[in-house]
Amino acid sequence: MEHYKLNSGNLNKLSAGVSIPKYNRENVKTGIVHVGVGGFHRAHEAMYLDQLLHDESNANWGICGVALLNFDQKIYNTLKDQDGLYTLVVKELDGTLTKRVIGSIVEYLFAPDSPKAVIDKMAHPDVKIITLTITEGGYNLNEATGGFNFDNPQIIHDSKNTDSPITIFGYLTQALKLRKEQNTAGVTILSCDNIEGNGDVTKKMLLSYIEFAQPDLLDWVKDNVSFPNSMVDRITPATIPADIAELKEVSGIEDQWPVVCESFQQWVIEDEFIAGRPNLEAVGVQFVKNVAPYEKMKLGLLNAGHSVVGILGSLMGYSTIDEAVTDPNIGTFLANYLDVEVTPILRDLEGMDLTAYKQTLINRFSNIYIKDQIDRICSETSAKMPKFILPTVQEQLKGDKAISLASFVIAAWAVYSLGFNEKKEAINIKDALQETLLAQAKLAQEYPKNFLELEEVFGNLSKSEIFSDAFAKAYQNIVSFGVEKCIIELNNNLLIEK
Ligand code: CS2
Repeated sequence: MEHYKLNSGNLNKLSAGVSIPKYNRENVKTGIVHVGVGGFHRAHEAMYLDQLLHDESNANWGICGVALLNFDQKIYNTLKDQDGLYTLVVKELDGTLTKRVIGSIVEYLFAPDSPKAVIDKMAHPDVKIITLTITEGGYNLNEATGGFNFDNPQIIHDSKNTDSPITIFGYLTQALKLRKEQNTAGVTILSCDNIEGNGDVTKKMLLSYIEFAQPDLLDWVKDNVSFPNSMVDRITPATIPADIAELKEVSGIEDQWPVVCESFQQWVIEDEFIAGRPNLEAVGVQFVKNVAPYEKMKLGLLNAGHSVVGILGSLMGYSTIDEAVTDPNIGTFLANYLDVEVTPILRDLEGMDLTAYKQTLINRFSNIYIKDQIDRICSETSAKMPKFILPTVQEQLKGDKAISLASFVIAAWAVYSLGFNEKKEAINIKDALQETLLAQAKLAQEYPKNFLELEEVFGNLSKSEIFSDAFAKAYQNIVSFGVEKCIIELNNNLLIEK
């Protein structure tokens, strides 16, 4: 089949089976700056906006992407080369592929090349919203104190080099300062990361930084910037070479970096947009007064569920989430964990059928066409653990409730951190704390509770005797009997108790 490089000039040549933007992208103005154009943003927010832009009255809501880190050079080059266009391949549960070229990213800036261009864009009067997907670990939160981590050398750099920042905090602060100086109206900063109270956390962290680095700006920011909380959801595995090849062979599109994702999509946001917002309800986004219960549910069930399956599956030698979750032992363990240790802490979810939610979640994990990589799920577990699993443990402990399954998963993570699965194959660990984790994991071989000394992950949880004992017991059991046997045992005990 004839194939074409994906770019504006070739859009109309693409095969009829692929939908393309039917609006004039040249008329689209940037109203949103998005920091962190990874797969998730491209499968989620950019997709919603693309849908919205098909109504010409929304032409003010195009996206300017910002690549903040040197690491983002590849995606930046790719999208530049493709005029911001990329293909979103939605994999339905039956394996059908729905392909759609997304056109909502109309500008893209590479911050390391031109910090000023990024600051100016964030401060531009047409920009009403700045959205973020900077990962769970990107908020510079000190887990031990719950406050801002002022010791981070990059933060110190930003406070001394205000015109050439490197962190999101430095950028936002300079942009807000410029908005104030130029008398430009306020702006909404919307976090789309998987963190409970993501808007509140963003606000707390940014205000702490501003109070330290630009105290004169603080009052203006308090009055002119809003930080809605939001819950985002769509499983978006990493793109693999076979996805690129399929698109070329079957649809004739040469796209250097398409995005693949599941068909499920959800975005729930608090309606606090100080400078206005697009009519996102028209494309299925839900606006609610208080997003907290939904976010807690999603993080506690779905994201934590991913980590549970990922960590246990990895140790047992699986490489994708569907393989691991369809192992009946892991599947039962997951269902028990969600029912016995997470469901009791969820409330205020009127109209929400939790049993159906959990079943859908397991079906989504089991989708054999998605093949979500365990390596992706387990990447940055040190940042995910305090957001996905530990809050549940803390809350269960307060009520004297069950924590043994969570403790078991955390113990499995300590074993995982040694870098080998139970088949003695090396695990491809990607974690900002990798070295520290390995050191603690080695110390845990002498005395398991040493692993919990990682304050930046566990905060003061190691002080709970109930938890640290459960952890140590689980650790010993894994070392003595192997993960699978322990899982079977835990599943059986729960069966008897139920
Ligand atoms: C995953 C998420 O990274 C992870 O650990 O749980 O990326 C998950 O796929 C998304 O939050 C789904 O909405």
